[in-house]
Amino acid sequence: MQTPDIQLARDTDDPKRLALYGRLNEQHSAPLWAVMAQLVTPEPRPRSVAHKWDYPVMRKLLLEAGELITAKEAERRVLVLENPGIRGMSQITQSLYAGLQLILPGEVAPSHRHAAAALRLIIEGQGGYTAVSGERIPMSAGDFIVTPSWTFHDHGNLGEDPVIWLDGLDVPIVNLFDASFAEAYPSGETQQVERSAGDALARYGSNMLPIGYVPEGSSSPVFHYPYSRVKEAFRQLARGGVDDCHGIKLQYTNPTTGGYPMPTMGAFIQQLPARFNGRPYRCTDATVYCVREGQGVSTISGERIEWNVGDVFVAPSWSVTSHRTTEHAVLFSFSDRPAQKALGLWREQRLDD
Ligand code: 1HN
Repeated sequence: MQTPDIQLARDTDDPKRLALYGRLNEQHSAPLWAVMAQLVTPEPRPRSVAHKWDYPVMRKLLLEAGELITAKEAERRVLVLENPGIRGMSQITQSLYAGLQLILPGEVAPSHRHAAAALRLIIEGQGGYTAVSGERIPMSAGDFIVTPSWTFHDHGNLGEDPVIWLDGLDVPIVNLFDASFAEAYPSGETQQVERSAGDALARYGSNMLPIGYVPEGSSSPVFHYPYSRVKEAFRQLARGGVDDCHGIKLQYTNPTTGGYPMPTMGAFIQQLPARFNGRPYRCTDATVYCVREGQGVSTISGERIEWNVGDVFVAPSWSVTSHRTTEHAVLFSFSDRPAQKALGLWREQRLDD
């Protein structure tokens, strides 16, 4: 006879009950009453924790990896950011993957596609590009780029400096559903260029749409959200009010629907003025932040996280989070908010100090 699950044995010392649990176990069954409190918690109890990855430290390690493995050999030269509460899972939160990717001058990361959707926030370097759907999207620092599910994508660096970016993928969501597919581009390393750079942004991202346009799928046909446009928006909006919790916070959209750029992941960018002392806030979407400008301190579940440009930090689901700055700062962030909203699960709460 197999021994009953340790977890099951803990709710009782009654030998008759334990004997029943043993027999249940043999039938691949278990008493719900012994596990229910862990299954259905009164509020989120994430295993992931608040954590920061220091950019200068990670950058050095990434450049070291650049000397030891080519982008071609690695397919993607990436350092995975693993949440300390769930090590070994390639997860920064329960539902999301994140990593820092390096591509050196002259390198190509070969074209492939997969069910998992990706987003990228360029941290540094000039001359990099990501090709998506036949268009080469130039990467500049601060740009946000999306690679929807099942679209071929390859990266290259035509410049003279290392190009580094933050990748976010919904891999854990795809794998939760056991719905993973992937394949290499059938002919060569780089996909055929079919449109000039800027085509999709002009077509779909200029407050206009081609006449007769019918949305295809649920992802944004605009793959590129240049930081220059974000800066312009912030310059204008800085004349107005600032939210107590979020400063000036915008969400990236699919311009054809007004919805999120992809069905599983949402992305945001917020400008915090100098000497901002934000009110605490929490939401059910665990959030990955990347510091774009400035420096500050966030308090997440009582833990102080000091941040500078390039740092990545994560706030678990339902963790009370507040941001403070000394100087003007800009934070990029992403989460699974659209997925939670689509499933009717998303909640938020503004708290008093
Ligand atoms: C991927 O395809 C990329 O295309 C980056 O740059 C990170 C992590 C897991 C699975 C696929 C990329 C990835 C990835």
